[in-house]
Amino acid sequence: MATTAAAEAAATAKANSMAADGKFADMKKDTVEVNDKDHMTTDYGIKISDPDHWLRVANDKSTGPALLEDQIAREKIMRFDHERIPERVVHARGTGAFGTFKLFESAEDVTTAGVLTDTSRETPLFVRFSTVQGSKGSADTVRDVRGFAVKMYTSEGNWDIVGNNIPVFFIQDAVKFPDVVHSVKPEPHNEMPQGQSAHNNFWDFVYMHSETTHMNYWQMSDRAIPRSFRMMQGFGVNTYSLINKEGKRHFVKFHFTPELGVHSLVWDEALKICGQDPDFHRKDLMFAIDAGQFPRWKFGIQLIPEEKLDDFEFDPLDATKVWPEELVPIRYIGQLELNRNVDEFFPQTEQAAFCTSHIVPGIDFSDDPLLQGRNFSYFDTQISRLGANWEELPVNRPVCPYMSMVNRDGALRHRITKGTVNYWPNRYEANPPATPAQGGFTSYPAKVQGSKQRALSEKFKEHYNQAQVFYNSLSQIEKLHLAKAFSFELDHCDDQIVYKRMSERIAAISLDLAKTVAKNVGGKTPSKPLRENKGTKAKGLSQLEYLPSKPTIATRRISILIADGFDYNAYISMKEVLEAQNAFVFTIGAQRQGVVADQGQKVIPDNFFSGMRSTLFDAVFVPGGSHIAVLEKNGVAKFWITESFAHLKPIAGLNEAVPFIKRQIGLDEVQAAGKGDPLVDSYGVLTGHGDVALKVSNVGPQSKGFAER
Ligand code: HDE
Repeated sequence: MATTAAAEAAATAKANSMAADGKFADMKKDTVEVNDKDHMTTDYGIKISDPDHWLRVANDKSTGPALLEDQIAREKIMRFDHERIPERVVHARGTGAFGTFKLFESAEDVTTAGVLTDTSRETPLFVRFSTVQGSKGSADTVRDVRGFAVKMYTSEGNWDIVGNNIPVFFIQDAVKFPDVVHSVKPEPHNEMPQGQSAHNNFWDFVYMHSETTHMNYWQMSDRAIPRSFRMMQGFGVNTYSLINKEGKRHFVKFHFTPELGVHSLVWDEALKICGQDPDFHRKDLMFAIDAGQFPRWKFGIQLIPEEKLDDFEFDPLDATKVWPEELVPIRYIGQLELNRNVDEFFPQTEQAAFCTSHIVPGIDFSDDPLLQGRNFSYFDTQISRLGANWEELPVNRPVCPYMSMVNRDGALRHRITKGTVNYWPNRYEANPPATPAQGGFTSYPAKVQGSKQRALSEKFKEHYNQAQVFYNSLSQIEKLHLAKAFSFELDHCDDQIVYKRMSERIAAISLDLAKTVAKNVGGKTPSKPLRENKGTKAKGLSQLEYLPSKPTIATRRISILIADGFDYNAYISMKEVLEAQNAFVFTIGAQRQGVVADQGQKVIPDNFFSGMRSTLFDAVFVPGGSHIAVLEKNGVAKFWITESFAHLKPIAGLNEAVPFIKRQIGLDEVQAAGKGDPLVDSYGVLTGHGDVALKVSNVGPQSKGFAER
């Protein structure tokens, strides 16, 4: 009995892993590897003998003109001239990875979709994360919304959830999309600024459209400067429908919640990393996956039965509103994992193309006016970016069988479809449609009524309630950061009309916030709130609610600073302890030729002091030893500590390192003022003497140091 169960389990596991591998097997058909035995050829196959010189008229003394005749050089140059395709009009900067979706709990009570009902499946998928405003070459850590686009290669066709890391959107009607995007993109007269919303046009738009208020507050919160793609939530934002086997409809919103918790950079770090490592987020993702530390998200659904659609004070089809969790709880039913990096960026990430209109049977749309427009726009944009046959590209094509006799031809068609007819119906009954019982997609027969008009329902007119609840629900620290973000952004607007009336508008949400911002940016200090704030808060809005269930340092980047004369035992034991907890430890040394310890051991550091900056790490450790004298003379090493402290990072030191650390963060002075050692710990600075283990206490966002800065 036990043997049969084990055999069945093994068979299921094998079937699952084959299913998950399905996408790789599929892409393998188009994958080649360069190896040293393959001779270089032209694209039409002849072997090349001299790739370094253009055919020309020349002799020993003079280099004459190039010959047009050189078909090999011309192929190379002309091919190169056409290497670029249009970048995405929004979300141009991004990176992606492959993974799998596993279902823990069947949602068959609400849908027939296999991907949401069959718990034995592993569905392969591709995710692309992105920023919105900047061009393809812009920096990763700008203040911006992040895209979170998921393509699941299900057995019934591709299902795309093209989401963001913020649950609401700026506008309510898709027809406004070109306006909001134009307003945030670099201004038309000078193409500035890049990767930023801190300019007149964006804030002018925000003022003119009070519907942007809710999203604007999320965008000014720490959510818009994530520490990592792996540490942010994903939201489908739009309202879709799920249809069950009885034909009943539920409206649905999709959620992805990261296992590692939601974490952000502080603004000064984000700004600096833009220059120090513009690829910070894409490296972070690739590095974690390569190290086998696969990022995971819980997948959840919020459901509203069709007949309850009108029961809320907001319209659930309005994408500027969340569905409060108190009213519509999230039901977590699955898990998304990213576990494989791409082999080549252009064909797999740049050519990945998502469509909100790509749904599978059991899932349907809603009348969400933003979704309705998106369903048109994405397919259209892919044709412009990639051509009519974009769905044939390896990263985009389904893993299930697909065949359309009608959709063929067009530029760069690869597939060769045999047969004499390309229309339906035909005399052979070739390529017949499927009945619903055979898995054919049918649209939910929703009843609609109304007259043609350019309008939205009444409830769409309320724009401030949820923005205020969001603001009220933030912790003190988050509010402080948000005030600074508003101030930074409006300070970058130089048109008085923009920053003056915008800072007054903030009084619709919080009078205190409006006063702070007006003072900072030169606005008019409002004397009374524009509307009452009853202090209502809600669940699930502050990101501090999303700390991991068990605190973890897994995948955190920890630097250890060493110079000649460091204490090897302290260094190696700390490194081992941290690595045992899956932290990524980096040794930063005075020189990469090798650093020699007090005890004579030689360590080759990962980088030398000036090759890196404290901003690129989450914490720093300095072992004791005579190397402190060298660190004392090195400005970069000293600033490493000061800057880590300013960015609220844990700092640890042993023995000789303790006074060194204290000096860099000015704690000697604090102690001289009579406050004593406990303060050191409460600021997240960990110290130890002798052979002792570090005295760790009070570290974390609740520590005093975090709260005060
Ligand atoms: Fe997009 N959006 N969008 N968007 N969007 C695009 O499609 C559009 C909206 C989002 O990694 C474009 O393939 C309209 C909301 C992501 O490849 C384009 C409207 C949300 C990505 C487009 C919206 C998003 C895009 C540009 C208003 C969050 C990147 C390139 C009705 C739920 C996908 C492309 C990737 C990309 C149109 C609003 C998320 C032009 C018309 C709301 C993550 O088709």
